[in-house]
Amino acid sequence: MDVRAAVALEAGKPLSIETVQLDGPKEGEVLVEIKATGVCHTDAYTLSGADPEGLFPAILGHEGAGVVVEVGAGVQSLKTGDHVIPLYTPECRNCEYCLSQKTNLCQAIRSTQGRGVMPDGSSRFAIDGQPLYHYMGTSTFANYTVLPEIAVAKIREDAPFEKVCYIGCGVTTGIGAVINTAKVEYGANVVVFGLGGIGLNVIQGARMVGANMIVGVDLNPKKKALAEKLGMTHFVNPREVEGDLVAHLVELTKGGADYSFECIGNVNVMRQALECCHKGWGVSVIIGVAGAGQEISTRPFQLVTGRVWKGSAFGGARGRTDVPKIVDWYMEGRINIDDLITNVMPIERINEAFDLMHSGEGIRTVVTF
Ligand code: NAD
Ligand code: AHE
Ligand code: ZN
Repeated sequence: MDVRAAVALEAGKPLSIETVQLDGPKEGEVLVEIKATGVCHTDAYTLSGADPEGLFPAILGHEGAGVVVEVGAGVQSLKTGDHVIPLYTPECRNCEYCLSQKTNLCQAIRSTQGRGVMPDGSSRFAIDGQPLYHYMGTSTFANYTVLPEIAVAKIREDAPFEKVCYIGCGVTTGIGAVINTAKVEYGANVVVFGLGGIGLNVIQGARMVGANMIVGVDLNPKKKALAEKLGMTHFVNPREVEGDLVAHLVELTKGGADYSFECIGNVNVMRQALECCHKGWGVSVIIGVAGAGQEISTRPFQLVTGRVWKGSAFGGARGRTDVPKIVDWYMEGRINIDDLITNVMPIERINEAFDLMHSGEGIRTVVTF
């Protein structure tokens, strides 16, 4: 079938709106009509050329929501008409990783996903007879996409697509990092670096679990008001700090953060996030994605003296199990998504969504079909 897609033809270039061809679902797969998709910083990261797994030409996008329109042979858990959120972290419930109960990083299809193809090794997208790569197993910047059954969360039908698509990455990543990865407890002091589409969800997650101080750190003062609305108690602009930022944060938190979160993708900030943690027990969670060749460093003494460095992908969430629950939280008014979606525009204007992100105007842009 012909589908409308924003195609990343090459790194560092704007996306190109094209009519591309999509093959139908094979065994164990479903065809989903994408109704809305958010634009996450990770899409921009891959488009920039900094992603070692970045492949071109490709159809990017991993924060979508839509409706199942066709199911392939053998599909058990989904039917035509189901409302769904694609999962870049699938949940097969059968691989060593899923069965371990120690991680959400299902590995059932990770290797083909990283090579930009479906689990059978082929691409379903083509343009003028030339294959296009899939991205993160989801490729939501197209009005139809094909997904393995294990990479699809079924959600309630009254949830608005242009809001809950954000649960496909940013919301779950931020709130999940607090609840699943760090397991922040009531009364903890938390420092969040980067108050964008991820960091603001870390803030609302920290508020939900009853954190005491919730310190937000961002170079952009325009992020302060919304962060406060979501639960931030103290704002720090590194440009306004006299002297060392880490020392300032340790003093502000009276000894250091119980938990810190890096939501930028800057390896220098990752070091600051670790080192502002409390001696003896502070845990720092890396969420930000850093480019090829970038490495983190610190004095081992920081770890010897009890600080812990961790990472979190998709907020440690098991998508088919957890995503429908987070949709319920939104529908019950327990989490704020509406204020974080600052722009909605048609797919034809998707490059403006990237411009808005880079300019620091707004938080999340959602693109509709
Ligand atoms: P964003 O662009 O919306 O937000 C980034 C924020 O960081 C902005 O507010 C910006 O002003 C701020 N910032 C930039 N440099 C800074 C600095 N030196 N000090 C303080 N603040 C600074 O991006 P996002 O969509 O929130 O994504 C954030 C990061 O998380 C990206 O690296 C993205 O790739 C990554 N990410 C990871 C996962 C995961 O599962 N681990 C999921 C989604 C996104
Ligand atoms: N290809 C990148 C890795 C990017 C990365 O870490 N992705 C996160 C999700 S970011 C969503 O916005 C993730 O889930 N990682 C786990 C995994 O298996 O990819 C690189 O740098 O190589
Ligand atoms: Zn993302």
